[in-house]
Amino acid sequence: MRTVLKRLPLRLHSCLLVFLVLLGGCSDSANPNVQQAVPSPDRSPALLSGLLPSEEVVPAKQLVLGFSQLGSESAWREANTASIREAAEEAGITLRLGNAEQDQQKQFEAIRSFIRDKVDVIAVAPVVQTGWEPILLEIRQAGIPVIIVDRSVNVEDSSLYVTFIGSDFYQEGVKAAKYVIDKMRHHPEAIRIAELQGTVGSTPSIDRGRGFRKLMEERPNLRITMSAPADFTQSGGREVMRTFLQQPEEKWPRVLFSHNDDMAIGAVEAIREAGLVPGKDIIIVSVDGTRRAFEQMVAGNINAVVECNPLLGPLLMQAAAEIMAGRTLPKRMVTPEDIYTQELAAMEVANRKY
Ligand code: GZL
Repeated sequence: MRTVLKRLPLRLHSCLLVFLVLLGGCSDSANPNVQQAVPSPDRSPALLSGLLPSEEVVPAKQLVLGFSQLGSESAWREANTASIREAAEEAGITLRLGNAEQDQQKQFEAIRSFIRDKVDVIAVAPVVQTGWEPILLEIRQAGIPVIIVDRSVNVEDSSLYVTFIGSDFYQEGVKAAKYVIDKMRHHPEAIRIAELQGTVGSTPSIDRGRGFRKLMEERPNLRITMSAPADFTQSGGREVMRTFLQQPEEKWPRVLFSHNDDMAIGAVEAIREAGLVPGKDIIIVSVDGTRRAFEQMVAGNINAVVECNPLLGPLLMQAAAEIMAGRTLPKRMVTPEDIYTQELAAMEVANRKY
């Protein structure tokens, strides 16, 4: 059984195309119930007309949504915030947004203010997976429904939230690994791989790393020999890559797997400082698919980028409206994503919406 999202209020003139995955948690592999949707050419969560029943969802009153955004650490995050602000405006939903600057305690403080103000729905982009049970229980006691956005939470009782809207990060790691395996297929010798991890304890960092390592098991000559967190920031990527390249030259990596574009762009700076050519001396694969990363691919500095779609605003507003209309939602909603290589970058760069 899958729940199809209804059309948004007329103001939005749209409906969304999503993978509806009826899973309890984040999918590690394709689920037989997944309804494969054909992503639209614009790569954002597609807004296709006519796909869903014409029944309208019109909020009974001005819906107030409290959203705890985890930070502003990367271009992806800025695009995610912009998408949510724009979609709330378009949907006529009052948005209360708190930016926690990657501090979980500040997320808790923002959520408690939403509870005090008796908002209709609370959405959370959790900076890390753990530590959410107590605050979710407080929200439940206040009788306010919760939507988890972008990253997931580790809780025993998944009824503490209505739905989790976010990417399949494990598959993003698998896609990055498949690219590396293919790119290095003519190199039977030992290949050292460096990894720039995102925020420690965050779903994207944990699951991208797991997906990548799972595929690497197939190629014993491809080994991760250096790995460290760089917190998804450009400065973090530059500093950690500098330390990697302070190792003796014979230990330098041939491949870099970066958990996001900002860290990869920072690493490009450090690679150049060391007198190496990024994209040639060190093959770089990254995740997010920001315009900046596409520009780096066109320049030859980054070799491939796995898409991770931040444009979750329309889906979040649709889910909030559905909840207020008393409808049920699937526990897991995943947006369509792809991988792009240098060869495709020049054609695609102008289409990037973030
Ligand atoms: C992924 C998101 C990650 C991005 C980073 O959904 O949580 O956080 O990959 C961002 O760019 O900082």
